[in-house]
Amino acid sequence: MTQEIIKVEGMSCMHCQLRVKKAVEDVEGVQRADVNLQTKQVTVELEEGKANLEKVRAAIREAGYEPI
Ligand SMILES: [Cu+2]
Repeated sequence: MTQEIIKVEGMSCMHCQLRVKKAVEDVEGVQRADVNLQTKQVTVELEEGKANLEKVRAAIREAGYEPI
């Protein structure tokens, strides 16, 4: 398992936090996502081999937020 941290702009409340978490966790190969509103960081746990960070970033963008 690989852990990656993505910084995401645009999240302002718990609703955003849950939206991003759900969007990221729906991506294939993602086992778990933790969103920290204060640091604006999304910690993503990815399965080895299936990990595709670009898909994760695209899912965040589709949910309406901006990965940096
Ligand atoms: Cu919000």
